[in-house]
Amino acid sequence: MTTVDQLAARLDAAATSRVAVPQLGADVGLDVPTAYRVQEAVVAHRVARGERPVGLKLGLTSRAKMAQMGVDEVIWGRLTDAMRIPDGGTLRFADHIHPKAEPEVAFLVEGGAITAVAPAIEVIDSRYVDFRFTLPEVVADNTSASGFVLGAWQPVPAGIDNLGVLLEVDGRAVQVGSTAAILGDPRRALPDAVRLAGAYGVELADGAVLLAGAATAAVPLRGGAHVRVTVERLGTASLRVGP
Ligand code: OOG
Ligand code: MG
Repeated sequence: MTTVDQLAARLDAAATSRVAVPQLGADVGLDVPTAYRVQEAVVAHRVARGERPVGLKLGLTSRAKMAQMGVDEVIWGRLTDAMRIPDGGTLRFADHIHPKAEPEVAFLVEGGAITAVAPAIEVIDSRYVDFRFTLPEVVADNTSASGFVLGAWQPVPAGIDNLGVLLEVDGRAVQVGSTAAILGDPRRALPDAVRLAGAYGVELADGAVLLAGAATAAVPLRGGAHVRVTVERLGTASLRVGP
C-alpha cells in the first residue's frame, strides 16, 4: 500500500528535481481527506528545509479555471514565504516544471477579518505530467502552488465584487475578466477558506495572506516573458520570467 508519506515524498521530489511525475492513478485510491494529509506532508518537507507557512490559497473558485482543469470543486492549499516573489521581481524558469500565471486578488487577514487587499499573480506549477490531475491528485500536490506576487496592500474599497481584471504578457492582453468570477465576490474567499481549511484544523494566523483564486484561466509562462496583472482600482502586480 502506498502511504501518505510515500506520496508526499514523490510529489516533493518532483518539485525539487523539476521532473513531473505520472498521475497517482485510480489504483492508489486516494480520497480527498487523505489527499489533504498528503498536502500537509508535502508542505512539511518545505518547512523542514526552512520555509515558513504564510497563508492559504483557494483554487478553482472560478468557472474558467474549473473548465480549464476539468475539476469542479473549490480546493485550498498552503503558501510559504519561499513562494513569494517581490513585485516586479524575477521568477527562475529553471526552478519550475511547466509554470503558468493567473490573475488573482490577495487579502491580508488579521484578527479573523480582511484588513487589506492587493492585486496578485499566482504562479502554479503542477508536479504532474501534462498539468493533468483529478481532484484528490491536485489537492495532494498542494493545489499546484508554486509562487505568488503581491502588489501594494491597501484598504478594501467598497464593492470589489465586479472589478475589471487584465493579465498581460509582454504588454499584450492575454486574459480579461472580472473579480466577479471569483466566487461571485472575492471577499467570500475568507469564510470559504475558514470553513474548508478549518475542517482540517488549519487556521489563518494573524498576518496571513489569502489568495482568493484566479479570475481567468491560467497562461503558460516562457523564459523572458514579462507578466503584469491589473485589477481595476487596486493597481498592478508584475513579474519577469528569468532563465
Ligand atoms: C490548480 C490550482 C487552481 C486557482 O486559482 O484556480 C488555482 C491548478 O489549476 O493547477 O490556483
Ligand atoms: Mg490560483
